[in-house]
Amino acid sequence: MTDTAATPAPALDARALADLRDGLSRPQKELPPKYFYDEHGSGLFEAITRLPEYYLTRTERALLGRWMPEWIGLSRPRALVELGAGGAGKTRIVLDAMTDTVGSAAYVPVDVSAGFLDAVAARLAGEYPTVDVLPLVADITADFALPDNLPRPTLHAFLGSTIGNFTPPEAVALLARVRRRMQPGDAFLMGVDLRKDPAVIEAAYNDAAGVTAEFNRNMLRVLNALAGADFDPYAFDHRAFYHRGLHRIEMHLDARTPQVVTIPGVGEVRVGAGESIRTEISCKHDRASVEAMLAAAGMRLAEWEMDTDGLYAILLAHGD
Ligand code: AVJ
Repeated sequence: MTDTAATPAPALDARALADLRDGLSRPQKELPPKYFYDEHGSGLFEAITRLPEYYLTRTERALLGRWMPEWIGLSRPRALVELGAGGAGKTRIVLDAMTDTVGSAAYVPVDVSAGFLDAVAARLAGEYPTVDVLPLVADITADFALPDNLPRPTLHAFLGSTIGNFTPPEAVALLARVRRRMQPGDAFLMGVDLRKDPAVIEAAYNDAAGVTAEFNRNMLRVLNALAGADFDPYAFDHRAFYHRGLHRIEMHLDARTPQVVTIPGVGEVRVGAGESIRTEISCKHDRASVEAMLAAAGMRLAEWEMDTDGLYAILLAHGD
């Protein structure tokens, strides 16, 4: 055993620190939503998905259960590439339909968090003996290569309305990257939260139990742990509102009193009383906005299904 002084590798690299500095120097301070998801934050998000106000997850799950057998039967994919290996619940619906249809399959969960990926991969590999689980550590917003010789056709999936975290131009860039990984015959499956009565959307991000508020504040705890920052999470109030012009939820943390926060490698950040840090956007779409993004990314809509209340949609697209 080697006896070396504990010199922990910096949890955030120079680029991540530069991104933080950049976001926190804008007139509207911003932090990237990826910092919600440490273990505690992932647990809080799981709790959000079970809240009565948060209709997204259960509606998507019902839609997948209703349509996957048919859609998988049509395209008969032999591999599933999932961007952001989320809760395995929805993945199972897709994998069940695939193994029922073609028997064996490959599953490539793609996520930045290696620890999370390993846990998901181990669990699913145990549950699906005929599925070859090939976890891939990668940032879904950057270019990455798929394993060689993936069985084809491949189904590329981006579920949970995570596309909403991106502005339309950013979303198109992400979809275009998916398109470049698609081979002839491949398909793209996405779940998207739809535009509706703003009161319904706002309730989903302002739950009565306060879970979303804790989820929002948790980002400050994550940054304290990862970057050695000294945010006081309870010096900030959760605020979420629907921006009607931009069709999106914005989540903010509002400073109750003037804050001076030190982030090693970033510097001193001053947040005035009542000033906010935006932690997330969650863009809402309709069929036309989705078709426009797909077209700009070189894809075309093949299937589109909504729940009876028109809250949420799942869709299948192909390359041109
Ligand atoms: C995981 C990005 C789809 O935007 O609804 C839930 C995250 N934020 N409640 C969403 C979230 C606050 C969620 N996504």
